[in-house]
Parts: sequence; C-alpha cells; structure tokens
Amino acid sequence: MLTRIDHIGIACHDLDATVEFYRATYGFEVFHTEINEEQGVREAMLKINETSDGGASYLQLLEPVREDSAVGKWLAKNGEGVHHIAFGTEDVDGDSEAIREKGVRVLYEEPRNGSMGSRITFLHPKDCHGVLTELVTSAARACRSDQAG
Ligand code: MC0
Repeated sequence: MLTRIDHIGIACHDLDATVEFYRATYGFEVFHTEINEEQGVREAMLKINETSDGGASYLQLLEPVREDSAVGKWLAKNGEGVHHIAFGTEDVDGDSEAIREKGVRVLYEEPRNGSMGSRITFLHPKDCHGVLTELVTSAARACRSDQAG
C-alpha cells in the first residue's frame, strides 16, 4: 500500500546553488547527500515533514553526473524542474508487481538501490499520465520486512 509522498525529485544544473536557494528562501536544510552512480546523480534530500506511517517526505534535488543519465537527458530537453514523484510503501516488490499486473510498465525487473539505502523502482511516465513515478521502500522498512519474513 502506498502511504505517503516519499519525495518529489527536482532536476537541477547546480546542486549547491539549488540547495542554497531552498535554504535561503524556505529555510529547508539538507538532511542527506550522496552520489548514486547507477542512476547517474548527485543528490540532496531536504526533509520536509514526518508522516503518519513512520516515514517522512523530502524534496530530492538531483544534479546529473553524466549527460547520458536519465536526469541529464531530461535537463537537456526540458531544463530545470520537477522530474518525478515518489510514493512510499512498506512493500515495493509487492506493490510494483500489483501495478505491473494492471498494465503499467514497471521499469525494473527487481527494485534497485535508492537514496539512503532505500529500494526503488519506477513506472513509465507514458503509462502514468505524463508523470515519472517512483515507488520507494525506505531502508528501515526494508529491514523490518526482511526480519518479518
Ligand atoms: C522522460 N519522459 C518523461 C520523463 N522522462 N516524462 C515525464 N517525466 C520524466 N521525468 C518522456 C519523454 O519526454 C519522452 O516523451 C519519453 O518519456 C521517452 O523519454 P526519452 O527522453 O526518450 O528517454 P528514455 O526513454 O531513454 O528514458 C525515459 C525513462 C528514463 C523514463 C525510461 O528516464 C528512466 O529509466 N527513468 C527512471 C530512472 C530515473 O529517472 N532516475 C533518475 C532519478 P516523448 O513524448 O518526447 O516521446 S534517480 C532517483 O530518484 C534515486 C536516486 C532515488 O530516488 O533514490
């Protein structure tokens, strides 16, 4: 079950300048930064609020580390802006399979590594009314499900 907006992914050319905009304009501070080589991004997570499912909602600022990455291609074509929305779930495997059975293209056979140790997959934007959609199970949740079972 999808229980929160986990994050909104925002593509930018200059991560440090964009982080500074969000800090100076809204007072949002960086909660976490990392480079995800597989996805080809350097990212900063800005925590906005905790959520009733025990998780949290973030803004995820994304700077491409390669021009041929998904975010690099997106930026070249569209410029800066909202790149994707991510829903949080305790069960990215089960929920992505259930969504695949509804005829929506799930981009990965198995969930991959996401921000802060999460497991992630994506749904094709052409099957989601133009919105690139990500499903996320956070590290704490993934660990809890492993222990449960
Ligand atoms: C592409 N399209 C989008 C889009 N990206 N539409 C809405 N939102 C987006 N972000 C549209 C294009 O405009 C095009 O439509 C069509 O989809 C095909 O796009 P393309 O430019 O030819 O590119 P493809 O087909 O090579 O790749 C698109 C695809 C790719 C969505 C499959 O970007 C992908 O695999 N994305 C998932 C991975 C990802 O985005 N990673 C970065 C975030 P037209 O009408 O022109 O044909 S990593 C992340 O977020 C991690 C770190 C985390 O959360 O932890």
